[in-house]
Amino acid sequence: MKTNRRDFIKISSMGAGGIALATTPLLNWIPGMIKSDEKKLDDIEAKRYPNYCEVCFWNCAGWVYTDKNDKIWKIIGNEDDPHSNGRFCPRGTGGVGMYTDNDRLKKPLKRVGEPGNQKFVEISWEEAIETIAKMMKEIKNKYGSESFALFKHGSSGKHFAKLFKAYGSKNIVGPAYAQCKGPREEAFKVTFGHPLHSPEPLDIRDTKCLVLIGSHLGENMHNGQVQEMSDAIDKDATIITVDPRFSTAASKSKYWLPIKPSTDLALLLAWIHIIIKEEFFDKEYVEKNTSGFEQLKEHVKNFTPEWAYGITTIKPDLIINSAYEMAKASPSVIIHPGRHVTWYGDDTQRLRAVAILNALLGSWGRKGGFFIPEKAKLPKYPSPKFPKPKWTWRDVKKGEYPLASTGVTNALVDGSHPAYKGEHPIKAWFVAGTNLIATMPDLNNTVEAINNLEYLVVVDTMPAEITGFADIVLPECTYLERYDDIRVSQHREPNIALRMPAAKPRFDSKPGWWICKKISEQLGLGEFFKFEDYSEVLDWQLKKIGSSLEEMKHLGVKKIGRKFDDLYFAEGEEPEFHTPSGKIELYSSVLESYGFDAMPVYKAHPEPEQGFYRLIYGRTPAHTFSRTTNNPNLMDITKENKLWVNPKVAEEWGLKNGQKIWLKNHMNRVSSFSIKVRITERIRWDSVFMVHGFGRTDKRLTNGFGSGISDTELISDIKIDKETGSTGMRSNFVTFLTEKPTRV
Ligand SMILES: Nc1nc2c(c(=O)[nH]1)N[C@H]1C(S)=C(S)[C@@H](COP(=O)(O)OP(=O)(O)OC[C@H]3O[C@@H](n4cnc5c(=O)[nH]c(N)nc54)[C@H](O)[C@@H]3O)O[C@H]1N2
Ligand SMILES: Nc1nc2c(c(=O)[nH]1)N[C@H]1C(S)=C(S)[C@@H](COP(=O)(O)OP(=O)(O)OC[C@H]3O[C@@H](n4cnc5c(=O)[nH]c(N)nc54)[C@H](O)[C@@H]3O)O[C@H]1N2
Ligand code: SF4
Ligand SMILES: [Mo]
Repeated sequence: MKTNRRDFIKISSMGAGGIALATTPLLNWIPGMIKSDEKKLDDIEAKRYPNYCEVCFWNCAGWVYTDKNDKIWKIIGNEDDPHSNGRFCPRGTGGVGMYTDNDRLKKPLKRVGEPGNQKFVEISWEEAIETIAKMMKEIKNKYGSESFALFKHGSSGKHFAKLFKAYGSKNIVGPAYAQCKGPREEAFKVTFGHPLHSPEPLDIRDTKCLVLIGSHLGENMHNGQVQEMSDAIDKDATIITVDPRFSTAASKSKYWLPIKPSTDLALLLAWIHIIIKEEFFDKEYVEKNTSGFEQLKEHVKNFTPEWAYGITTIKPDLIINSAYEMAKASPSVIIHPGRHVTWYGDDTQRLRAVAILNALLGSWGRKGGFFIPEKAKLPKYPSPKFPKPKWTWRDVKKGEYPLASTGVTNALVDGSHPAYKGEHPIKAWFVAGTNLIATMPDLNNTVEAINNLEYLVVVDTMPAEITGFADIVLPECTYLERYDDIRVSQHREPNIALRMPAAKPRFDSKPGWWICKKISEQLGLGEFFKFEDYSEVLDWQLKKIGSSLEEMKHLGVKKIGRKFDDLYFAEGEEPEFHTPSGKIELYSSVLESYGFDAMPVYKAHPEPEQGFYRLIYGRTPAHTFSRTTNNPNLMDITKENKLWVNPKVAEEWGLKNGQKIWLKNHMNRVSSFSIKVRITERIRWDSVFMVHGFGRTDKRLTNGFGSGISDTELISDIKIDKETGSTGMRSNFVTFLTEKPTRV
């Protein structure tokens, strides 16, 4: 069936509650927004302020409107923004709910009594800042600054990172690496000499064939990619989706490969086998640009479609036909590298196979494949040199995870745990913008590590679960109420975007930059934050590149022309790749030098026992992790997650649609709450699926508490990717409890 953009958007919105008409733009998905749209701009003397969205890390730029009472009421996309093309996704539109949420943190809090008891008193900012500075001084004197680690995510994390570097700790980590795209970045780096970064330089709008392995665009609402995929569908691109679940993307695909989870590497090797054997690869490109082709050819010679069938359950003709589609489209073909790729512990190797397949089809540097992005450069605001720390996270786990190019969260959790026996224990955490209780797999391990700390400081906008463990909690104001750094992101055309406050911070919340400045002054490090207001920093930087804060307040987004005319490789060009051989390395000399497989090898993964099902998880259009599962606007659209169960399994267990059940995993971890069953053919019988981010356990979250189940509670068996230290999270198996379990 041929589909078009309207159908695609319709189907994505159905997942969000089926409220949209096929012709309504994305921003009208949210009932709350439709209501506020009824007020005409002219009627209310609206003012608009530029911002970029913080509801996810696509960071779309838009305009925030305030009404005559200076209250924020609406956000829309900025037409000049290549991340959003003037349209926000439902979450971005619903971002107003982050501002209006009355459950927000309101005042700095201090724990009273025992660690972990969740009893807090409100304190003044002065007392909070003084107390934190005292803790930081104490840790520095007792163990060295390095023992204080920073866990951060999101835009304000940059200010805290600067504070920590000034203080002498480079133990700065975030979940966007080892729980997200770490293995992908390193696999592409060793193959092409370049990681992908964000937004990924995928030329989806001009592709003829898009292969999605897990990547569930349409539910994963990364705005620009979803829009470009819709465009590609309109232009008759072939979509191939590999997913054990019939995802929104699968429903738009010519081929759906309902793979047995954990076996993707076997499929990829079979595709590589066919592409080489049938001489489907881009011969000139491969000869000119790659090294190791003969070794690869020899390596894959036995990985036939029949071999892969036995492992993946995908029929040989489906494997062959889909390979043929990719070859037909070459070089305008994209084997999507995915984003959340920390699945089974062999993730760097699986992503290597993805990189190799793209290389054989000649898609890197080609139209409809991977374009060459450019990024604007902003000068650094003058600041003294940072002291050199004596050790970093790398020393915590000496010699492990050699490919990790940035901090590994779980390495520092391990370094904080009572079981850690190494030379560099972590003694205190500062957590800014990451809800580690919902985010880090193996919850018990995280809590044991936290209980072993001397101090925990948490900066959040909401009473997220992690704040319940803190000694001091600081309320940050939302992205709609503050300045942050200029968004400088790579794209087809380099561009910058401004975030500025559209309203005064509600309650007694403060911006991250202000918090850091105050702490730095208490620590005698004020030189690192030498400004009164962050707008001074932005104006200084913008003027250095021929713009100004004033100009950006009017534009919101500014495109800065490309320096080089090299979006794609030119005809006859001999590009150089930043790998040891200067070529695309099909055989990786870097991996070999560390003793890892230089070419990917399939190894079997654990399987569920009788009566257990593999727990897989993903996204839903109206939510981002746990950051939205109390948001009044977004909870209106999707208020809980459901458990997708195959009808065969439901029958075997006698489960009914909508029935509430509890889950227990193969390590006896039991869910705190129940979840409703959704019986559907759209999931394989060996797996169950739920959306991540629900099942909130903090009672202060009046909208989100107890709605659905947290996948994290059931993810305790972690398979570490040895190359990068990333946490493979999909080797957990659950069984159903139809009666409420008695709590231990
Ligand atoms: N709406 C929304 N969009 C988001 C986010 C959000 O929170 N909400 N988060 C953003 C972020 S930070 C990220 S990293 C991305 C993540 O989004 P993706 O990178 O797209 O994440 P995946 O883990 O690849 O996708 C989950 C899909 O993998 C399938 N799957 C599970 N196991 C297997 C398997 O063994 N093999 C295969 N082939 N498929 C499998 C699941 O059925 C599900 O459809 O989404 C981004 N976009
Ligand atoms: N089980 C499971 N675990 C996962 C995933 C999964 O799918 N399943 N996905 C993984 C992936 S891909 C990623 S990227 C990570 C995401 O990990 P996180 O970024 O930790 O995800 P959130 O749950 O959204 O937590 C963000 C916290 O920041 C707070 N916050 C929001 N805005 C601000 C702000 O402006 N300032 C401050 N200070 N705080 C703010 C929110 O209230 C929330 O408590 O999770 C990873 N972990
Ligand atoms: S994709 Fe949606 S949630 Fe993410 S930044 Fe853009 S508008 Fe915001
Ligand atoms: Mo992510």
